[in-house]
Amino acid sequence: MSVTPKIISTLLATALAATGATALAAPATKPTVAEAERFLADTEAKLNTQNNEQARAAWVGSNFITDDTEGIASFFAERYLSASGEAAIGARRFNGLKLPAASARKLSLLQQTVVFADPKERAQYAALQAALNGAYGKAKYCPQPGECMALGEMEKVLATSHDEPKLKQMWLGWHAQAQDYKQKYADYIALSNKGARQMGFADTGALWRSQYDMPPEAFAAEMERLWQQVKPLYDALHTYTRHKLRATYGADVVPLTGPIPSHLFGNMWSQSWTNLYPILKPATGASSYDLTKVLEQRKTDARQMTKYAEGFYTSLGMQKLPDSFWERSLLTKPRDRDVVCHASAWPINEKDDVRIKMCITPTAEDFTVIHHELGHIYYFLGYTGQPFLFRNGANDGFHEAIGDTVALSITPAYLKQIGLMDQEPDVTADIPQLLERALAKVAILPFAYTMDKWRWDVYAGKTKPADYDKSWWQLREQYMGMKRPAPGDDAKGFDAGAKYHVAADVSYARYFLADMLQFQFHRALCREAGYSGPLNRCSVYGNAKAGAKLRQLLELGASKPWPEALKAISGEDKIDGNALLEYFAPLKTWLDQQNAAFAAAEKQ
Ligand code: X8Z
Ligand code: ZN
Repeated sequence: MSVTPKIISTLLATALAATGATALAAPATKPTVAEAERFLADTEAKLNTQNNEQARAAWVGSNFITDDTEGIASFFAERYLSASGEAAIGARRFNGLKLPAASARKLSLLQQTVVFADPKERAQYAALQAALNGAYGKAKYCPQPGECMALGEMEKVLATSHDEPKLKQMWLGWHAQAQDYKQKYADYIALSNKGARQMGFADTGALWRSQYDMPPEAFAAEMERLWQQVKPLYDALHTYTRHKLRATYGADVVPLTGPIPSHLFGNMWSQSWTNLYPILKPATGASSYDLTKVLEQRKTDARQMTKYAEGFYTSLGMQKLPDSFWERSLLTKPRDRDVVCHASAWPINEKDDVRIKMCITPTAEDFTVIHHELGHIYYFLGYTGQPFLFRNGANDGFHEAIGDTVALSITPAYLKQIGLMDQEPDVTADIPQLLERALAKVAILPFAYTMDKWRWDVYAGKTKPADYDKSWWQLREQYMGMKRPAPGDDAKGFDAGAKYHVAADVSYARYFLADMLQFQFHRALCREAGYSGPLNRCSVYGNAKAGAKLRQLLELGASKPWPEALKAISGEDKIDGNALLEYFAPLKTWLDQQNAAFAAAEKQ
């Protein structure tokens, strides 16, 4: 679609006319059920149209980062905010009215948003959001003037090199660039809070925590409960990793106790440690199979990687991806322009215009990520039958968990079945495989928890901009057992902003929840498929019964409170770490043995 300046200016005039403080006043007459239903029908129709327009503009803004596309994206975002704000205020009028459950739920969902009384502030908010997204997408580290590195190149160094000074240089270089947009972020937080307060939330953090069918305080307590449940497993993995890192980098770099420098974990944010697998793998039992090597050797391109993932979903009875998906998605990093490379999935309309944007490389990591992204896509396609306000995940953790659930079925048996592995390893390889998986699924837990713990305090005003780094590192030390590779400049520092979801203001509790949910889903689907062996060996590939169960969840969208959706698939109505703990139980026993042996050796 080409958007001419003439069309833009006409749209601008219309949008401005539709906004303003008058929209915030609600009529005083007593509302009726029929009025509420009419209001919902009109609102959903309007928001649907404006959301599609906004999505298309945001897509262009993230795919071709220029000042102009940033302006277009923020224009349409502002326009949508205006409509959703008007709807949120309008919905209040019907609070307390006895309505069918679905309508009451829609009215409640409509009110979970920021609202701006002042159109100038709304425009500023949208502009800052687009600017931050663009700033992250464009960001580079330039060791020498004119010699710059994109994030992907630096991530590759962190993933593959064991040259400690080089790792530190990459880490510090990428984190330093975030300082450039710290002020924008602080301004954005202040505006966002104003918008949340307009709707009666204490701040935007409280608004985020209100999106889980329970009061915000209850949600914070749930997060802590879940963390306490899985903490012993994380601690065991951290201790084991410390010893292996000490052996690799020496006692001067990796202390025997206390936090470990965070540039040594094979990942820019130390959120996934899978790249450490070669140095962590057990001395015996580990096969030399390396999916990255196989994909590289076969020159598997981005399209083929995506086809593998699509093949999994169609094996479960789901539809093939529409032609437009293949025509419109961005699957590889363009050579000649800046894009936001962080993988994402997009519903551009309510039918089948769905796309992903991902700079795919032929690695085992991206093989998993592409299954993750298609999980979002199949959720979008699954709930197209739902009305606008229910076209969403049961909660955002569900949305993140679908693709990961499918990826848990990427077992050696599955890889053999699709021709990516010649021979399946025997059962002695279970511990190495569990370890490799834990480096992604267990390592991320305290990272995911503290990402939002940090933001909750930032939004609440407990952490001021001058203390962003202080609070960030206090949390990372306490929960992750990590420290900054070198002292930073506390007042200027913005290490949190070097993470996509902070710059783009995407909440992160979703990944913490998804990490638990995917094991609950996996266990439930395996049971549905009639499987009763160890969960790490279960793949539901090609299983129609498991597929039907999963599809049922997707089709529900957000139409029911999430405990009901969870119950329908798993029989449980609580998000819980027990399935994850069950999955990794043999590894936990093994880690405890290894760590006891390390401790005994130190005493001698
Ligand atoms: O951001 C993502 C997905 C897109 S929703 C690639 N993930 C988190 C991250 O990269 O930080 C997936 C796992 C955690
Ligand atoms: Zn995702």
